[in-house]
Amino acid sequence: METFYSEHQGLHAPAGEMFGGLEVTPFDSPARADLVLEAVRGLGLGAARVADDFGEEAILRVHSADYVEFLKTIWDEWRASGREGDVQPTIWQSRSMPGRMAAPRDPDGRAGYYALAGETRITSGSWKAAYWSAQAALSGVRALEGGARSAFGLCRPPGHHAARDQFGGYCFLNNAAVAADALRATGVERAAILDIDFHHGNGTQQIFYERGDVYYVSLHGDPEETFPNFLGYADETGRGDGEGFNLNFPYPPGTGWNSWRDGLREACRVIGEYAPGALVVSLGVDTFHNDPTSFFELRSENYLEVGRMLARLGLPTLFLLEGGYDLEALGLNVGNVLRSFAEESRAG
Ligand code: 6XA
Ligand code: ZN
Repeated sequence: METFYSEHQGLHAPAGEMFGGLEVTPFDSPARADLVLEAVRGLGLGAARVADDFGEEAILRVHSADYVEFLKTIWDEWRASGREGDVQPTIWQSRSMPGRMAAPRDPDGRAGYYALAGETRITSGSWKAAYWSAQAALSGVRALEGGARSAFGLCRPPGHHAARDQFGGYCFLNNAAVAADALRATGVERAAILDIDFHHGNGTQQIFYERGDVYYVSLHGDPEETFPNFLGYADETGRGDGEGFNLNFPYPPGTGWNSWRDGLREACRVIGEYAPGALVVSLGVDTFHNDPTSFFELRSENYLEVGRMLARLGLPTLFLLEGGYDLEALGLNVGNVLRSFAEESRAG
């Protein structure tokens, strides 16, 4: 299994993040990618390659042009207007003022219009980092297109919260959505996205909610109890052509391996029945018991079984990194999924 990454992904490195009433050191740091790269290299999984540049075309099929333009320009506008530090949204188009659906000129208004949460800042390097994170995913798509059984896009910043035209939850471009859509463009008739990050992938759900050609399945913390709070409930099943192709498994605080695994089993059964031509896995390991952002109780050895279960689906599989913030266990946990997937694929 080859891994794809780019050094430019480290260019997104804000100094702080709002968390529970405090400004803290961001959970999503460039060090995360370095640790995961070191882990996959140590496992001898396959070559770790620098991502190729596939341009913006695949990105613009998933995200709106005005949003991409915003990501490219807002930091400069912010500074040019005399503001200091990095772009920090503070005002939103909320329920009580729907108003017009357009971004105002003022940088505060623009930032809020394109933000769905307030913890994620935009720095001078954020666009370039997000662009290359998406290129890592697209490099994995090309590997599958070339006949590889699996590939790993070491995406960072992550992607699954990024909606068609909104950023948040550390995400700017939805790497899994860009990849699944690109797989469709390579001739894969149906694609499935299995999101096993602790958080619901609201962005991925939104992007494919009315499409029947990409099935989105997610196991995550109950949005009643955790981020992203406003999407990810079990009764969200898709709309129009997408009806029946969105499946959410929300779990309460304290959820451990046995109930989570039962959900994963059911998710795999449903995906198997859908019989997609390829599977994209939004691979977050913030389901780990020691993760600072979550309330599940998975252990490092459980990730070995996750890899085996996914391998038994027998599908061309693209793993894309999402969350996971216990830096001591991050490399081990991601490595466990990938390693056991590779071993089981060889055995099976
Ligand atoms: C913001 C929490 C952001 C969650 C980011 C994440 N307080 N998403 O890991 O998968
Ligand atoms: Zn997460």
